[in-house]
Amino acid sequence: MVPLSSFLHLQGRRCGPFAALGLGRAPPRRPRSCGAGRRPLRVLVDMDGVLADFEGGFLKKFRARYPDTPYITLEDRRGFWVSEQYGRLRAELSEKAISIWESKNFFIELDPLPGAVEAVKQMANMENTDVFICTSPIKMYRYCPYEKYAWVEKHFGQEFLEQIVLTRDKTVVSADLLIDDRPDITGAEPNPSWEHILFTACHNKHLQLKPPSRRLHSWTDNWRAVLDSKRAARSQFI
Ligand code: DGP
Ligand code: MG
Repeated sequence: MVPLSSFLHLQGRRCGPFAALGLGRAPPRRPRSCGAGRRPLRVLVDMDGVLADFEGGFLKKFRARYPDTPYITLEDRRGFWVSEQYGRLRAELSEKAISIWESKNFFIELDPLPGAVEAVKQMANMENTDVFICTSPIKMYRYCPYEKYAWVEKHFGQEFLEQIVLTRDKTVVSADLLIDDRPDITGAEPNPSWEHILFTACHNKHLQLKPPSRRLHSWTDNWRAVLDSKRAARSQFI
């Protein structure tokens, strides 16, 4: 008799014994091919700066709340941490910047970045592809986690709530690809399973990447080619 624990690692495959038994995860959103005996390509897509226009939303609200205060144009943004660059401009601006994204309705009112919602819906409908939205909530948790869920429901529909991964440490999440605008993604796992694809944002566009690191410049860029190349690379290791 094979113990149940022997099958636990198959839960993510949607084609293992749990699928037949109706145990484990919720039913898949659509039928998938698992014929090759390999799990689907798993893609993590970041939210702020990749799906949701964090930088544009921040600047609009910062200028509205502090109309007589200096600000940094998107053209002049450098470095991932907004509050650090504002703090360098004037010490008290760091706190003012933080007050913007800690406010109610900041995250839910972010606009989607151009083409993001359509691209991710298309990606999620591809054969042999699992897409998760992998996002780090801010530590002031009164509004942010709730509003991130509400944002996904608003733009992707209720069933996409299954695909959310909220974590402050993306290195411990296993996947093939992570599309993310943050250049330095570190955490408890020194060797994350995913390849980081740097999504171009105002704060990172000047960075020179060292090969083999690669970028996705926008959602009009060829994201399908990135997935295809990863699929091809994986198939070499079967
Ligand atoms: P992610 O996109 O998942 O890497 O999430 C990063 C979060 O951090 C996102 O909500 C934006 C936010 N953020 C940007 N700049 C700063 C900053 O200077 N301080 C803090 N605390 N959060 C920031
Ligand atoms: Mg981001």
